[in-house]
Amino acid sequence: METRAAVAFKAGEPLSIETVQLDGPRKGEVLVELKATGICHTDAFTLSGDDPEGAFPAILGHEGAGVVVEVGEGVTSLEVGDHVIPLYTPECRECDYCLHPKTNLCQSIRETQGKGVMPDGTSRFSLNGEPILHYMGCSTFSNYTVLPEIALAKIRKDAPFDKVCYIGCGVTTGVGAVVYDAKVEPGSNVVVFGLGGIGLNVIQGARMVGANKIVGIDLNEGKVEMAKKFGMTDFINPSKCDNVIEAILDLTNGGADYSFECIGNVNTMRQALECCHKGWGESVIIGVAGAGQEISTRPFQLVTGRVWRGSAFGGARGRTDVPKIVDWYMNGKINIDDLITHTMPLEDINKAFDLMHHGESIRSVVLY
Ligand code: NAD
Ligand code: AHE
Ligand code: ZN
Repeated sequence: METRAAVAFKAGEPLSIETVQLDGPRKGEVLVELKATGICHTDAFTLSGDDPEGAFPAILGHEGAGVVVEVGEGVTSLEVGDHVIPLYTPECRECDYCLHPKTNLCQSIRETQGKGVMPDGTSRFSLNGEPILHYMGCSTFSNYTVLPEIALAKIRKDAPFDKVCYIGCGVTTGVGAVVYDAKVEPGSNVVVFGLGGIGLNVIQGARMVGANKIVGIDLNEGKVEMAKKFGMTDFINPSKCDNVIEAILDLTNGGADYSFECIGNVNTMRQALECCHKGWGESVIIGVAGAGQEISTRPFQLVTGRVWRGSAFGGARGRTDVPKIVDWYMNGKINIDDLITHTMPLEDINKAFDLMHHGESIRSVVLY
C-alpha cells in the first residue's frame, strides 16, 4: 500500500513529506493506522546526527497511537480494530530481560530495531524501490506503519488518540522513572533538571507519589508557570545563580533524596548527582547525550552513598504498564491535556521541531 510519511533523508535536514510504499505485515507483525503522534526531543536528537545509532533515510517518530488494520500470520494477542500504542521498548515476556524482575529492557528484537529494520532484517518501507529505514521499531511519522506484535500495547477504546499518544514516550518516561525505577517515597525531596516534555512528567509523578519539595531547574523561565501547575514547589534558574548545587542543598536540608536529569547534558548530569544527599541520594539520568559524550564525577561522591543510575521508558513494561497509565489518565490521576501545547497536520511537522528548539512548546502532536 501507499502511505504519507515524513522522511528524514539526511541528518540535519528538515523532514520531507512523501508518499512511500509500505509492505503488509509478515509473520508476527501488525499493520497500524496511526491517528496521532507526538514529537519527542529524541527525534530531534537523532535527526541532528548526534545519535550513534542514527541511520538514514528513515521514518522517525516513536510516540504514537492508532488502530490495528491488519494482522500477520500467527498474531494472537491483537485483532483488527484494536486501539494500540507502539512500544519502542517491546515486551516479549520470554527473553532473559523480560523474565528478570529488575529491568524493562526486553532485548528480543533490540539488535534489528537498532539497525532500523524489522526482526527478519528487512524494512517494510520503500521509496522508488529503495528501502527506507524504520526508527526505534515504531516510525510513527507515517500514517500507516508495521510493528511486531510484541511492540504494541492494547489500550481501551474510549481513550483519545491525540492525548494518549504521549504515553508512548514522554508521559511514561517521566512518571515511570519516579514510580517504577526510582520508587520515590512520600515525603521525599525531588530535584528535576529540565522542565520540558519529560521533566514536567517527572514533576507530576513526584506529586502523585506525595513528594515534599519538588525543585525544578531550567534556563527558560517560560517553563515556570506550567511546572508550578504540575507540582513544582521551588525553581532555580542556573544562569541567575552562582552555585546551583549549593542552592539545592540549602533548599533541601542537605541534598535531594532523588534527582532526575531530563536534559541530556553531561554537565547537568554531574550537578544532578552532586546535589543528592550524602548517604542516600539517588540521581536518575533520563536525558540522552550525543555520541562521544561522557559523564564524570569524583568517585568519592559515590563512596559517600550517592547512587547514579539511568532510566529508559520509565522502567515500564509496555504491554503490561501502558494500558494502566492510560487508565490513570482517563481517571484524572495524571494530566496530559495541558502539556500538549500545539497540534498540526503531518505537512507541518517541521514546525514542531522549530517550536521545540525555540523552547516554545512542551509537546507538539501531529494529527493524521
Ligand atoms: P525538551 O526539549 O522538551 O526539554 C528540555 C528542557 O531542558 C527545556 O525546558 C530546556 O530549556 C532545558 N534545558 C536545556 N539545557 C539546559 C541547561 N543547560 N540547564 C537547564 N535547563 C536546560 O526535551 P524532552 O522531550 O523533555 O527530552 C529531554 C531529554 O530526555 C532528551 O535528552 C531526550 O532525548 C530524553 N529522553 C529520554 C528518554 C528515556 O527513556 N531515557 C525518553 C524520552 C526522552
Ligand atoms: N540510540 C542512542 C540512545 C538513545 C536512547 O537512549 N534511547 C532511549 C529512549 S529515548 C526515547 O525518547 C532508550 O530507551 N534507550 C534504551 C535502548 O535500548 O535504546 C545511542 O546512544 O546509541
Ligand atoms: Zn521519546
